[in-house]
Amino acid sequence: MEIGIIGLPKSGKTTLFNALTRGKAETAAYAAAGPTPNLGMAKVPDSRLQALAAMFQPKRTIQAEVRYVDIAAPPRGSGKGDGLSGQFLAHLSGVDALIHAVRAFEDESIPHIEGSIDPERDIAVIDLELAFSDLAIIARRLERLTDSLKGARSPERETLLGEQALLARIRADLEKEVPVCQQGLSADETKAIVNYQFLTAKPQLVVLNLSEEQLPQAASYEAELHARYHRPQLEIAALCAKLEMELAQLSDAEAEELGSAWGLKEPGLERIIGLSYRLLGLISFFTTASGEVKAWTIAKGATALKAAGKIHSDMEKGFIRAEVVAYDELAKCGSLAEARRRGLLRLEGKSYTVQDGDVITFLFNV
Ligand SMILES: Nc1nc2c(ncn2[C@@H]2O[C@H](COP(=O)(O)OP(=O)(O)O)[C@@H](O)[C@H]2O)c(=O)[nH]1
Ligand SMILES: [Mg+2]
Repeated sequence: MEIGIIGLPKSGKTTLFNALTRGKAETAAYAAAGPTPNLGMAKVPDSRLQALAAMFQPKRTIQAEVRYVDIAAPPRGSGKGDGLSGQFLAHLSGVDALIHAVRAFEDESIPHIEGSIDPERDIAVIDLELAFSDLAIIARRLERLTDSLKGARSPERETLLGEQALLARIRADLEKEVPVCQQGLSADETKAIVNYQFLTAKPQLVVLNLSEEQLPQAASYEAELHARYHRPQLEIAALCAKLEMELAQLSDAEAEELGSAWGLKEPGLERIIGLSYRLLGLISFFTTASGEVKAWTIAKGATALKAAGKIHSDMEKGFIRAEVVAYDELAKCGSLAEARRRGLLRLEGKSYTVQDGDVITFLFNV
């Protein structure tokens, strides 16, 4: 899973990236952004994993991870509708979701490229760039389709005509400022365009970057943005990236103390990671074998067979069955042995749909 962090220069992208990944990439008030993106992993916080570790006393406890990319290169001619430069686009097209950092913090020592603080304007600027990038992809593809159609015969001709019509329709909606993810495409249509990696088709998490002073009003900032932008595939969070970055560099105990001094109920980065999970339709399951308690990430709706394949291809090939207990049940029992005694361990086959929090032991042939 990979999430790209985008936003105008100086919106706090790198600061947020450092908070999420506990990284130390360079943030800058003035310096121009470098061309190389920052890459980092964030461990997915999960109190269930901690509880399982206490129960099993494993040699190792391994958290699920999400990869973040802080795309350093700013959009070319932001807001002028030039689309995104090739390099920027290359880094973005492969990500599963976008975090859009939006500046709300006031700080005279950090100039805003548009000269003033205006989150709604900034969101519109970036949305426009994303839409223009998609339009550019469509224009190139339509040109090539026209060429291919010249010599094409049935049934290839029909396929190409179908694609042409679909792209023309998507283009018309994009021109009316409807992002691809909101165009009500059917499952087949969505599948047909998946290779284009349209940026406006990606789920988005808008992170409003507040100053420490604005932090007490975080909830009302969020509510305001929610009322204005709410749609499927979009989540909104308001936090102070700078404070979160500082918290991320502290020990857990120190961070909790400082966090509660600022009135934070839960570390903002835990929330962001949780929200990105929800946005991406992901769930976690756990394994406890071989001295390791481990959290795994899988798409909601995935089967036990798929889950086995996530761990090892041999496990998928030689899959016999899965022994499953829901985390909540196991927590109540206190041990696998007790869960077994109470008949709470279920034997499930290949097509079982894995549930969030399932604790699974796979039985397989090698
Ligand atoms: N006062 C204040 N400054 C911030 C905040 N978030 C980021 N900054 C500062 O804004 C500048 C730009 O941040 P950076 O993360 O490099 O932005 P990027 O260009 O989007 O990657 C840096 O000097 C940061 O320290 C914030 O919440 N409050
Ligand atoms: Mg940066």
